[in-house]
Amino acid sequence: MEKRWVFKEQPNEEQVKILSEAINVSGILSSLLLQRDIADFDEAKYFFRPKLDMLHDPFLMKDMDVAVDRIKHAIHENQKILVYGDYDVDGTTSVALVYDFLRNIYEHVSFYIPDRYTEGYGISLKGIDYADYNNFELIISLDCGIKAIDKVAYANEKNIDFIICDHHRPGDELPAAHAVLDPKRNDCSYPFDELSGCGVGFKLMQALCIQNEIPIENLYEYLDLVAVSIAADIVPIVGENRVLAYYGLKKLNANPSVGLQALMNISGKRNNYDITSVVFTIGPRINAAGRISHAGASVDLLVNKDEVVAAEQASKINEHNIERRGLDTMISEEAFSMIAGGDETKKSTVLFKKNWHKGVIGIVASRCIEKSYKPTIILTESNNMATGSARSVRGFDVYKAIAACSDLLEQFGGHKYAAGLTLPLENVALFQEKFEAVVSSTITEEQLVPQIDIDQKIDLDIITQKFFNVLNQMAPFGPRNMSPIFATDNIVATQLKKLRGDHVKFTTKQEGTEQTFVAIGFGFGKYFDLLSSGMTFSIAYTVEENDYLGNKSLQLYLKDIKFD
Ligand SMILES: [Mn+2]
Repeated sequence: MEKRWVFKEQPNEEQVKILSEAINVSGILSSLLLQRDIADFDEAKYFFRPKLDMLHDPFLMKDMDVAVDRIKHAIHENQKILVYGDYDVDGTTSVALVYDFLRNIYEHVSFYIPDRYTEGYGISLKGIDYADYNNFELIISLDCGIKAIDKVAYANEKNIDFIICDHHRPGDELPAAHAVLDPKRNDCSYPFDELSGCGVGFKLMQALCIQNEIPIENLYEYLDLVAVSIAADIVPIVGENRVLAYYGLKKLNANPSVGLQALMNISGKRNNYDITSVVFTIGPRINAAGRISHAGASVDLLVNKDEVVAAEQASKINEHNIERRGLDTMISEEAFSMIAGGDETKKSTVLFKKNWHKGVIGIVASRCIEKSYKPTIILTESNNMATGSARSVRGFDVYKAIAACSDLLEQFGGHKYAAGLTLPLENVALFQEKFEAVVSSTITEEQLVPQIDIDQKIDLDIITQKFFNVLNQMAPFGPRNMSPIFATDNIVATQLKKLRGDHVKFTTKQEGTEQTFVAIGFGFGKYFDLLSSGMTFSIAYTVEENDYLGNKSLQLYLKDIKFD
């Protein structure tokens, strides 16, 4: 797939010079920092050396005082507390954190995770009935609830109070809950509004620690869970999230909770976790339970303290993940061949097959976009309706495009890049047509070409071990602080090798410089002939440290190649 290289704006030279002198790093490194809004010595210090005491005062969050008072009251009155969360990674890690932390100080606490298929996303009536039947008087909802106006009203009728901890954007009206913690509330002046759902739960427990003089170190034990939620929920790794992710990853790599350790053992990757590896190894396994059976199993694992039991639970979850992967591969293959047999000139992909598994259609939509870069909707049949997941390409609002077809839909929801929808089966063909008409009349040619954002164009001899050491301290990398992508021109390949699985490996040599590096291109097999032709080319890449049996060397991970 052709990719567009877009060079990020370069900071002003004077600023680069000032920062270089202030912190004694090269101009390229200063430019990378300035591109991340780090402009002086103090900002650089906070960036390179995050500290837990940089976390904000939780009481700055609207309703925090009311929320902790309500928990205190519940404990004082021996009221039963139900910790309620969503079935994805953010939801289950939030529930694991709040439930496990509370049960260490109070015995009448349980948790509840709705069923993905019978109850769906968010707070369910069934969940409230469960709370009512079992005499719970307080529900703490995590990663959901901000729009549950009817459900909270229903709970109020049954004298069940709600503390909502959410991070989704509120609607015009807030639920009539006892407390609504959501940094995205318009009337909340909390200094950082990009927390994960688990991050909001963490803030509530932080406030509880402060108010009740519980040592804060007890709460820091859960930072690995917070880091997992930050990675999986794709929230920006800046501000408070950066501090939480930094210490959370540290804990994950040094002494993770028993449950996470069990998942790490079974995933085949035992250490050196960063945000990306959490996204690809721990995240899918925690999610698999909810997709294939019930997400409660993930919480059971995450709060477990017994290594033997945790190993068994993790192996069960891993089986779910293997099943998920099988479905995902099979359905993706079917979808790819439908795309190959379809009309290439179309600007959207909408595929329907009635027996596709509902738990993986979102993943399949993402995979289709990797193959054919267009707004994509994958539909399957469920309860005599067509139900689907939509994913978008950069810059294109798929939610709006779906909304423009609302006359054909039963229901839809979501945001710019991911949405869900339900429609009558007989409308599928009409919807395919209308959605294509909407997309093709609103999408730009530019939006249909994937883009690589390049931080700096450099010569290869800029890259030294010292350079890399500074680069490495800019981690954890993730949204809004991505691992820097460099571009270099006039490269020739030597020692070219084809690796198993359509990958290539070669030694890069830039004309006019002496420095060489091994470069790896995953899925770059298609370039093998051109690379062996001796033609010069440009590369876009990240710099990584390869550790082979203790032999460390710097390698270039290719993002793209452009031949001259
Ligand atoms: Mn979330």
